[in-house]
Parts: sequence; structure tokens; C-alpha cells
Amino acid sequence: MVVSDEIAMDRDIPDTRNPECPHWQYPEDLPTTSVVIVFHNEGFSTLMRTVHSVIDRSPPQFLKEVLLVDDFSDKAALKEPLEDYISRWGSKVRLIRNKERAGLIRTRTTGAEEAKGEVVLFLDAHCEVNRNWLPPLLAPIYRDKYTMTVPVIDGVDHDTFEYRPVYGAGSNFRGIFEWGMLYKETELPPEIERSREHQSEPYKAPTHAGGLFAINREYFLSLGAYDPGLLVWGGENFELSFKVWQCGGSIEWVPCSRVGHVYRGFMPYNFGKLAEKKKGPLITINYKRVIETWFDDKYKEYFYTREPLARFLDMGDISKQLELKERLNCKSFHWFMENVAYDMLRKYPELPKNIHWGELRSAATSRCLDTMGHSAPSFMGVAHCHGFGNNQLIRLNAEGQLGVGERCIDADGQGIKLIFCRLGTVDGPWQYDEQNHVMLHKRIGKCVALHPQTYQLSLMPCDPINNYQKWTFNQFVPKW
Ligand SMILES: [Mn+2]
Repeated sequence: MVVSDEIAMDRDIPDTRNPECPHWQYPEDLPTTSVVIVFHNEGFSTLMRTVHSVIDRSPPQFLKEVLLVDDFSDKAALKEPLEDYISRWGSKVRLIRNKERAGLIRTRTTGAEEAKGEVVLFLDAHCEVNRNWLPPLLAPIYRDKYTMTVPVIDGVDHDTFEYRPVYGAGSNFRGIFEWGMLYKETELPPEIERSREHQSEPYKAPTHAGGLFAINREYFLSLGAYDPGLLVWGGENFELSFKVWQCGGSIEWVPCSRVGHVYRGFMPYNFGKLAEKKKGPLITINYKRVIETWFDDKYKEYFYTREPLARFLDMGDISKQLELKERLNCKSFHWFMENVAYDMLRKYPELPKNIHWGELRSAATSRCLDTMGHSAPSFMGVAHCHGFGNNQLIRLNAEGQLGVGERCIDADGQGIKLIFCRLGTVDGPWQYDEQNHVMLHKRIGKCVALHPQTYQLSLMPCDPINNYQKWTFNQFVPKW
């Protein structure tokens, strides 16, 4: 905020578009747009710079309004001072406020309901739109109102507010996900590259990051907007993507529309009362609602294999979601995988079943294998068994892969390591001896051992009577 406050609201930013972009022609009767910006205790200057950039860089005839939706902020600057500030724009910038905290997802739906434009275009509250960002997003919707469009998201550094292109103008990526429902981006598959004439033309994508997109307002509302059972934040990007694709629409990423976004360094807000009644991690509960609604049974199993505790979470009632899917005559998830996300399995193949999952306890010390909070690549350690899963939730699958979250465990002469799983593979080097409880690294031919004094982990010649080589899987469900 200190840096942002010092920077002009209407500063210039680098034009990061592909040089082809200025040469595209767009229709002159594009639909009118409500830019909907939800905020909760956003920094005043980052929020206002978002609005300034939209006003400065959108053709006024297509910008019906900027609709600010306050999700029950309590910062003083966002009360009267905000109302005073936006009055300079008259009715072009409108502010509505929630009477209690509703979370990002539900508040976006409120914004769409209140919007006056034909198209709703959602932005995060800390963005800067780039040169001529709006017409390229509207043109595909003008051609086909069942298309939703997504800009390319550049980075605005949260320490310096430097605007940086996410990647060069010649590269294109699209959104996919792994089976634990973590959002990923991948280069365009050859099937799409082959069919393209220009590097700068829009292309279809299975999903999107979630914050920034445009969609015909009535179409969005006819899809039931967002599932109102989704809480606060997370998973709504998938819910909308599956709904759009499986129920007859499509998603296009638009390289000529670039928007800068400040990626946060930490979570600067809490969930307030919204989180109190729920047991377990909110985001995983959201994912469960989404996959239980939109996945076919076969694919649901991959999610539960990757996220075993999700089976025990209470996701609430999804009967309304299933009714909608039925009523709109939506296609199967298998259809989506075959026709839209056909490149996903090349990176994240179908998952073999877990033979074991849970804490991996050392018989000698009753400590548990733990990532120690480090990100890959790093050494694994042991720590007090805490019974919450997270960094201690270990999975061994039928093909010898040991996994923690989206990462894998391997070993070398230095120790036992947390590594990036090899994309496109689901196998691993491990074999667990059910009788002797030793964990064998098949390629190296040694077993996981704990040092009795230092508690460091290493591979040692297998010794099935040595307690420091004995490990047992303790399957558990946390007391949420
Ligand atoms: Mn954001």
C-alpha cells in the first residue's frame, strides 16, 4: 500500500500484447458491459487504480458502468471517502454494499444480478487493464453469446507495483487442473496450434484462473450463476467452467486482452463468520461440491484418491445443482475430457488406487513422516504426529508412488526427498512390506531408516528387525 499510494492512478503501463493485436478489427456494435468488482477491505489506491484503468482504457460506448460491490468492508477509507471519490464519475461508477459478509463467490452473483450491461465482466479489486483490453473480450461473445472470454493475466509485483508480462507475446497457455483440483496452466496442445492462423487469435480452454472473465449476463444467470453453496473463494472457477462447457457453451482465452493483477504475498483477510459453522478446509469442501456435481463416478475416484480426506467432508446439499444439470441437459464429464480437456491426461494421467494413506509413523519414535512445511525440492523429516493430515498425509499407490499433496517422495544417497512428480507418470520406486513394515526403494534396493539420534532420514541396507526402519500407515480422520 505504501508503494501503491505513491503511484499515479492513471499511470502508463507497458503494452504487453502481441504486435499483431492492434491490427485486428472489431465490430462497432459490441454489447455493453458492466465491469463488476467485488472487494473486501481492499487497499484504497489499488481499488481506485483498477477503476481508473478501466475508465481510461475502455471505449466508453461499450462500458455501461463499473459496479463496485463491497463485501462488508470495515476500513474507514472504503466508507464515505470512497463514495466521495467515485462521485467524479457520476453514474458510470456505481457502489452497492452487502449488509453482511457473503464471500467473494456469492457477492459476484449479486453483482451480476444488479448489473445493467448486457455482458458482465468480473475483475479482481487489484488490477490494471491494458491497452484496448475490452473489445477483444466482447467480440467472441458478440459472435456467440454462449462463449465466455478470459484475458491473459499479467503480473503487478506486490512489493514494487512493477507491471510485468506473464510471458512473451508469442506464447500461449490454457487452464487445466490436476486431480486434487489445483489449477494449472499448460502450453497449447498441437491440435489447437495446428488449427490457428495467428498467434494472437482466441483459443478454447478447459478452465480459467477464476478472477477475470466476461460472460453474457443473462446466460450467466440462466446457468444459475455460481452455486450458492460454494463458500468464500475457491473452486468456483471450475464450477463455472464445467457448467459452461458441459451445458453447451464454451470458454475462450483472448491473447489480445491483457490485464495486470497484483498477486498477493499472503492472505490479508479472514473469512469472518462464514467459516465458523463449517468443519474442515473450506476450499476442499467447495471442490467436493463441484466434483460431486460435475464429474462422472470414474473421475470422482481420482479426486478422492488424490485428496483422501475429502470423502469425510460435509459438502451440504447439492440436489439443486444436480437438478440444474438435468434440466439443462448437460453432457457428461467424460465428454468434457474427450473433447475439451483432451490434453490433460497427458500431464495428469488417471490415478491408480491408494494401497495405503494416512500418517506414516515410525515404530521407534512414534513420530511421523513430514514435509516440514518446505516446498519441493527439499528433504523430508519427521515430526510429532498431529492428526490433521496436511504435511503428514502420505499416500502409497498401487504403482509404488508415494505422494504428499501434489508432490512425490523419492530418495537418493543424501536422504529422503520431496520432489516434483514427473508429469505424465503415476508410478514410483516404493514397495511397502506389509509383514515387516519396511519401506523399500526398489531401484536403489535400500529401506527408509530414521537416525536414532539426529532423526534424519536416509536409505539404509534393509534390516527388518531394526525398529528405526519400521513404519506403519495410520489411516485417520481429523477432528475438524
Ligand atoms: Mn486477486
